[in-house]
Amino acid sequence: MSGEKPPVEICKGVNGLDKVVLREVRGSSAEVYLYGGHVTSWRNDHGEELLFLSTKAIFKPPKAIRGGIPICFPQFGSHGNLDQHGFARNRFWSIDATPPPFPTVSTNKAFTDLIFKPSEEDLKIWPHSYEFRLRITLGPGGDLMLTSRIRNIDTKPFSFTFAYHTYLSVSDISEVRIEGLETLDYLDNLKAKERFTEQGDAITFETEVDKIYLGTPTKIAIIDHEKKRTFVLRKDGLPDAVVWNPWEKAKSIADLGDDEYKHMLCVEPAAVEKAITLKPGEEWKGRLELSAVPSSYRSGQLDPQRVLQG
Ligand code: TA6
Repeated sequence: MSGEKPPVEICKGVNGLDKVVLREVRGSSAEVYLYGGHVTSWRNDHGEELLFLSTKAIFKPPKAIRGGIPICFPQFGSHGNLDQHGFARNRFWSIDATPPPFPTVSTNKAFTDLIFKPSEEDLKIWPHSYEFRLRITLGPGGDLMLTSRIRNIDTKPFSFTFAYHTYLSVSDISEVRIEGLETLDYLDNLKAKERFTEQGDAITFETEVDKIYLGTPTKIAIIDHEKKRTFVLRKDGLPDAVVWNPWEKAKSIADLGDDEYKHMLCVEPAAVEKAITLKPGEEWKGRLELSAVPSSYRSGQLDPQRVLQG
């Protein structure tokens, strides 16, 4: 039909930056900025935004966009000598017109392929040659899928750490809990990265949290009691999961509103504890899949186990 919007559209976003809009026939959508290869929006078929984006986000290089899904590469956080979270999140990516095929053929139409290759300047900071390909897909049920493929095209091996720094939109951080990380070991960023074991049934929030959970399951549920919504996060190739909410520290983050911490929660599939090493010619793949489903009830209780086992 002539009035119908296309599944993939390239247009201008904030400050004239290029963005790709993905639309699925039932109404869900996503937006991806070429600046950072950064997903900034993911909406369900009711038009509800599912990712958090700060009202103070600065869409201007060299600052990374605050919210959505920044890509942390080739370094997560301060785990190395580079700037915090590496540099992929504040570089311009390109549309990848000829991506190598994936092993399984998908019938989805709402997807885009991006590519990031280091510039001469980047090679001075991190002297390794690679091609970083990122496919972003909206599935038929409105699921958001990100697949990163990093190929070593250098003559020597290199190692990197990585995260999808996913900012989820939540009704109220005090009403949220995470299932799937309980009893796991974590490194506490607020305690000089010391190692602890998580105690208790589930992760809830009443103060600042900045933890790297280790050896995490492939499926994690984030339950928003007030919204009666559960985010199901599936991941592959990414053994760790970072959980971050800055709480009162939001006041010291210039591009985050003082109270905005109440409406965001970062759950970040990551490879941090053990860096990924690629020999020349080798490729690494890391995948994130997000879906948002109505929370189910059993005996009046939200039942994340059914989500995790389903
Ligand atoms: O992933 C958690 C974290 O590493 C925190 O330590 C916190 O600093 C956050 O990322 C945000 O980092 P940014 O550089 O985007 O301000």
